[in-house]
Amino acid sequence: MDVLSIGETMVVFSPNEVGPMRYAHSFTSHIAGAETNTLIGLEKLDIKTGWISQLGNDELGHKILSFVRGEGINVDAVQLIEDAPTGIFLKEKVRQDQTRVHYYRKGSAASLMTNSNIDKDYIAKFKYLYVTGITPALSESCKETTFHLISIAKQLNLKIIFDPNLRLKLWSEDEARETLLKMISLSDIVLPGISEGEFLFNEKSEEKIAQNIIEHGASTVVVKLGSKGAYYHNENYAGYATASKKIEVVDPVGAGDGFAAGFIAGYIDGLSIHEAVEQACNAGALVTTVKGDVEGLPSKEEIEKMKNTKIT
Ligand code: CKP
Ligand code: MG
Repeated sequence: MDVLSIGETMVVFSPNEVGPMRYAHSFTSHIAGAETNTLIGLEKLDIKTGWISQLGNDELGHKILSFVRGEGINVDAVQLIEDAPTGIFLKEKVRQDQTRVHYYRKGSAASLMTNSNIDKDYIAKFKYLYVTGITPALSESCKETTFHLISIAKQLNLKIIFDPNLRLKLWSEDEARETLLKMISLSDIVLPGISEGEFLFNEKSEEKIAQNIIEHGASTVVVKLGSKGAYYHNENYAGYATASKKIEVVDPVGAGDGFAAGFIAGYIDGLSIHEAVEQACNAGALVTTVKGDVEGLPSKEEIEKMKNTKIT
């Protein structure tokens, strides 16, 4: 198998109407979580993945497990537990162009993960570990478990790929900065957003942010610049790539995870860094054209089609 990840996946409920949620009457549910968003994106691009997690042994836990399994992800390391519920969140469109997220995940089943969820023999089946800054923010035990997993993965020579995914609703600025910098120093490939880079290094330019991350020991950095594409820097190359065409955004959440899937798949398939980042931009853009965090994740054919309609 190729890519392993660890994290929390939830059911997200979104009001069917635009406007403050206090006036909403009906909601649509979807399944979302940064790590499985990326793993699902990878499966659509023919990369084999596995997921370590905990869910409540409740209706929503079973719903998530079936969904994730149905998308092709190996769920041998996912446990259903009795004493805590599956986390949920609400995604509100306050205005057409303003999305707000509200979590109900404190004390959730995933937040109770410990080192006992980590099985060395299972990790040894993979070549890459993909982690985000959300998992260590869930609880002290999740933080410990994340670092434990990274250290075993490194012993087993897996490459570590890291998306900081800063979530200040989950922890304080100081704890976030300290932990995310520590994770960067253990990673081979780092995929920050420009505002995350600014938060971590107090630098506004993508070049300086990438330089700082390289100095922390990573070999490849891709800084996401939203609709402007992304800036990449590795041992041999530095430059910019953008999506092949402009798209209309329906739901921005999940773009970063789609970006990660496009990049990691390109990297594993041996594309040049420029091509891999372009594929990442296209995958990230396509996710935002559909409501839900994973429903718009593209197949290889869809990415190819987007590339071929390139407007120059
Ligand atoms: O950075 P993104 O918008 O790609 O991340 C979105 C995901 O895991 C979303 O699915 C949500 O469940 C979360 O990030 C989160 O915990 O905030
Ligand atoms: Mg993100």
